[in-house]
Amino acid sequence: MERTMIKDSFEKSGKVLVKGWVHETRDLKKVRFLILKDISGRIQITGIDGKTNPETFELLDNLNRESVVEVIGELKECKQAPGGKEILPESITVIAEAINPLPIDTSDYSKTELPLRLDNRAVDLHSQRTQAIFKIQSTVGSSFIEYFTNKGFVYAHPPSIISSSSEGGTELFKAKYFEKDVFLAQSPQLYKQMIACSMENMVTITPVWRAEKHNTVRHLNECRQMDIEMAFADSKIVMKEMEDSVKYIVEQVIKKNKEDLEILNVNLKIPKVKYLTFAEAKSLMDKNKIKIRDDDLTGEAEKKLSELYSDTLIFVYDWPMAGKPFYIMPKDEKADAELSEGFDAIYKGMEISSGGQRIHIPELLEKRLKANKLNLKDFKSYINSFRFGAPPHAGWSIGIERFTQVLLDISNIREACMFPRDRDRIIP
Ligand code: AMO
Repeated sequence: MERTMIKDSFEKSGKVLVKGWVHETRDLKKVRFLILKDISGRIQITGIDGKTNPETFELLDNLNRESVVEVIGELKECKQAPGGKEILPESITVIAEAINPLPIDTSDYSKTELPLRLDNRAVDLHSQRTQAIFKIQSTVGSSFIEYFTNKGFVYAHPPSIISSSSEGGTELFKAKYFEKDVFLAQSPQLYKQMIACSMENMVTITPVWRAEKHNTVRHLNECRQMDIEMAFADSKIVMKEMEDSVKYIVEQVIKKNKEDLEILNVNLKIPKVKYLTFAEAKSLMDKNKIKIRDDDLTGEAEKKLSELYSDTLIFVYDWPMAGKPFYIMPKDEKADAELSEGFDAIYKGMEISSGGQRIHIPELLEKRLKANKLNLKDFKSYINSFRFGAPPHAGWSIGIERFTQVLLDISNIREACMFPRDRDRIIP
């Protein structure tokens, strides 16, 4: 974003007009400073006793932090000022006053704890650190969509109200929908598959809900997933797509969010890539005396893998069938295979994504649904959708909050979600 706060300029008089929020004021008796901010940056307004009109000079000493003001004045070079410029004000108008004191500290040195910041998120969004996180998240989301729409993927919008589980399991929020019971989508899974089977390649960012009761620093009950689904594709093809798109996203963040990364003190590198089979990952864990199940990695194992392969996007594939949802294709399309065409991707110590090739053969899908003790009746329209010309297809999903969390080394995912929803938090 261009670093200019100037909303208007009056060429004839050489005056400028700026609007923004009061970041801080300083009174040095004869000189008074106002640091004004907007999303593009900060500018210094300098009032001088005897030179600035008295009303304006007085007001400079009576501005509350975060109040919205409009300033008209003369723009001058000033080496010491942030951005190398200052405005000598002719008039200052308070457009909207902020109460004093604010419920939390929004200064650059704020020590306010996360829970209180989240209780007051509207205020917290004024702070530089919080804005830096969400400016980066904005680049992540837009680069993701840009990368795939540039390749001709259809940007599609699956429903959030669904009639049966999309991931299996019981982690579903139930809701009343007229006379029926419905659920909030756990993922766009079944819908993105139907779209890929007709429109080939799709991309979306969509909210999903997980009724997981546990409170952890990596789980939310509402998150947003960045998903793709591709026709005529297998797991290898879509892993390569993730490799290229994640590199592109990180490259864009490095390019577009230099100052935000500095504010957060994050030194980003384009990730390297490593492919491991689940068996290889397990034997690495055995060697490092880290116990894992036969069909899943633990948080500790994910951390260890990233220690072994730092700054690396690690794909763990040939994942055991028992650890993957009902829609994942058994290896080589063999119904009784022990391994699957599913994978997880790990980055900076955490799983950021799951994906794989899907079952596009109705009879095999029915078998897998039964094996997962799911009711065929609930999946009738999904199963039938594969009877009308359904090619092999594959895809994956990256949680945007989880990705932001790992990218920026944030310890609690709630900080990477504008308005987090967890077991206790639904306000604001
Ligand atoms: P999965 O359930 O592994 O797979 O989710 C994919 C990614 O979404 C994010 N995510 C979450 N983030 C925060 N809180 C949560 N509770 C949460 N749950 C998931 C993570 C995770 O890696 N349909 C499949 C994907 C596919 O095969 O295309 C799915 O949803 O980053």
